Amino acid sequence: MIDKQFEKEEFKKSVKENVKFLYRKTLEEATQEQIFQAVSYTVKDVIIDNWLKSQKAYEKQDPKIVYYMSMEFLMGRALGNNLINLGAYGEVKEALEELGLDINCIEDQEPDPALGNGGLGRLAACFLDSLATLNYCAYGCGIRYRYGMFKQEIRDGYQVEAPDNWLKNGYPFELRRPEYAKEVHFGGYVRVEWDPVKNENKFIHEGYQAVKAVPYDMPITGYNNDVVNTLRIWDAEPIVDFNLDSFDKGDYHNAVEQENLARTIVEVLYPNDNHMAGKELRLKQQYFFVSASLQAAIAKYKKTHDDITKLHEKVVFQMNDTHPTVAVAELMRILIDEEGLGWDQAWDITTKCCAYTNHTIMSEALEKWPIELFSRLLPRVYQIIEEINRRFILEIQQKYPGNFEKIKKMAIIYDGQVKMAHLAIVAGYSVNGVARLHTEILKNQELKDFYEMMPEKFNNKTNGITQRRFLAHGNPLLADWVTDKIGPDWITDLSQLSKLKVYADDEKALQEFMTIKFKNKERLAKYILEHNGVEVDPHSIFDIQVKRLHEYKRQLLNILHVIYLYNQIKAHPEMDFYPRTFIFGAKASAAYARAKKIIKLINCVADVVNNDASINGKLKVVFIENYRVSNAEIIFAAADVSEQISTASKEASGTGNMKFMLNGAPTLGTMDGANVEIVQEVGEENAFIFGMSSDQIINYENNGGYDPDFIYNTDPEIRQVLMQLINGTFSSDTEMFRDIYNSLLDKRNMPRPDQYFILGDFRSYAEAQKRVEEAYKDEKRWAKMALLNTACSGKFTSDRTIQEYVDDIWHLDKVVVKEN
Ligand code: GL4
Repeated sequence: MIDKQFEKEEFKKSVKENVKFLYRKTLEEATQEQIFQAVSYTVKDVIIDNWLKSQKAYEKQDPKIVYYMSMEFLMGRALGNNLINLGAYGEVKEALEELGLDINCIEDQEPDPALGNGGLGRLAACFLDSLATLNYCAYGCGIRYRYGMFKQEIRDGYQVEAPDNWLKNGYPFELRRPEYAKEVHFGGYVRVEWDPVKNENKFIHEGYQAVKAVPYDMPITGYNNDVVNTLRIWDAEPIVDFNLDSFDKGDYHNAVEQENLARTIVEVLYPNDNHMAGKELRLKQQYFFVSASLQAAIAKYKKTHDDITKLHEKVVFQMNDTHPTVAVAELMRILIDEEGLGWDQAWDITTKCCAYTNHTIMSEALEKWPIELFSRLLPRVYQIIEEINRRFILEIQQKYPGNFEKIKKMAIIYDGQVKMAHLAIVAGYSVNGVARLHTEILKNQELKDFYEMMPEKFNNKTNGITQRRFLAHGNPLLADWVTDKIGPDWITDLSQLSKLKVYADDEKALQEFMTIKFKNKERLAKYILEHNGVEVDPHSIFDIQVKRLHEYKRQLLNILHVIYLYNQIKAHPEMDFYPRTFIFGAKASAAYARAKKIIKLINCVADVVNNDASINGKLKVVFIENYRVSNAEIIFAAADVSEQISTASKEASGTGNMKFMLNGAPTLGTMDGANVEIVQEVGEENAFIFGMSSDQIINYENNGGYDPDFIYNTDPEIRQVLMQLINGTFSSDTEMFRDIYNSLLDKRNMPRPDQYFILGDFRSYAEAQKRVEEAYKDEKRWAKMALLNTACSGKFTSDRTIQEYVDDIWHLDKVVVKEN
């Protein structure tokens, strides 16, 4: 079954040869990094054969293609994942051992391609894995940022950002494709010219700056099916070596500006999650990759099809949030200005080709661009959006005569702004949310008016994750155990995991399950010791919250509760208390001051708690530096408790919650996002649910009546915790955490004090934490809960999600690449 290339002797020979050719060294002389490169080239060699084979199969079978348009692809390391999907991990591990090499060390040499912020970008990566594994032809379309997500260092408890120069040593799993370069135009003006032949106006874009978009392709291997799809990320290069026009005409300034534009446009990923910065460069990035991707998709279509009006039969563009929504207008531009279609025909095609996924209801994340900026940067595209808006307003007026409220709320351009979500909904034929609750909130709250006007567009696609990375690769011990129990089919059919339910009362199986968990906790403890210099006890409960730092995710609730526990233990030293390790990992956006303060608070609490001998090591707090995909795999595998404690209604779905569940960690969470569906799958008795419901929260938000001050005044234990933020307990500088304190209590805090209802949910959270402790003390009960979480996680594979997208939205054809 194993390819010849992965036959051990063959593989070893190839690695040695690559070291020689690449570095003029022998294996003994080469560094680990050089060996990583050599191994990767050997693996890439195999992949390229399958890539070509896939290409051939696609050409022959002419399937419909989905273009997944996303500003972010949080791929994580490729080497190990490719080996898993090629079914060669074991062989390669052994071959490397025979060369005296440790596969883990080799894998560790690879930089994490971190071209994304968090859940949204990682979801895109999981989707590509599932698309390839399910035999669908798909392209990921994105940006080749020179610097991905920053590296987080913790200095004196503070987050410090360091650039992530992931391309420093060259990335072995990418291929530059200059032959597919495209030009993208910015600025300038639109000249209108009468076309006497067609009897209509022609729109000619002139005086623009041009950038050359050069694609780099990364292979996306399917699991054991020889399929290799493509993630195409665009680099920007100055146009001057395309044509030297500007220099010829002596237009020196323009040439230099174009060069600058090319240099800056793909320089860095904006490190915001669920927040829009509104920077001009960001809109440039969006248009840059969207325009290049659409041009390439249409050129590809036209190579083998001559009727552009049937584009939708072979092509669908899925817009990952509003970030690529300018695609709608760009597609119109190409169809009208370049393909010569009339408005109605172009609109008909566009609205059959574009679909939109909403990933958040956080209002600060909604993209709105000032028309001044938009029309200056993209004059022709802006004209088209104006026309889309004009026609849409006519539709509103027809449907709701005299109702100007509707226009105000739904127009695409209003109040001097272009509203990208409105554009996406109007032009998309599908609008989906990412978990059942989230979709309901969209329909009944955030996008209510649109839902009323076009209910047929709305649908739900609950997120999922790939078990190839987050179980097969990340947790090899558990993966082997599962295969031992139920066979290997779960790797491509995660619903098989339900077969594990028969072991829920099998003492031997439960013991094995918990032994694996313990070994994974030891592995994480080792990681923490090596990377953070903190010693943690794998016998304690590993209670973990890893995700982006955001007030709505409520890391603050977690750490305030740690302070509360600390106070309890100090006040009642004799109290029965099961040792706990609270583990955090989170990057804060570089400009999000309060989030960064919360990181500092966590580290200050850790300092005090971890060094207080009087509590006998019952409590430990660890902040894992630089949380990212590669260490996430180790973290999920080692978790006892999964903290999913967002303010209900705010977390659209969450996907970390699914990764914890798959790895056998019960959820401690609110009824938010996909937690709702997790609880439904595993049963409320196998999760720890607390807090206000989304209805209660939304009711407070709409009608007022929430009073954190009352809680502060009536609950002395909560008050004590809050006082400790400003009385020097955790920092000699009593002003250090004043802003956090004020955010919870100060009436001047907008839109209200304690915007995320931390005090309102505190008691309920503390009580749920108590239930966690009780459950954990009962070893058998806990083991059963943990195992059932794994057994019931089948729904949350991205394979299921992708199949739903295919059935309801994309209607793709399966392709066969591997001949039997
Ligand atoms: C997010 C949501 O916040 C998160 O709940 C969801 O799981 C993810 C993928 O759908 O998308 N939206 C934004 S913005 N960032 C996210 O991670």
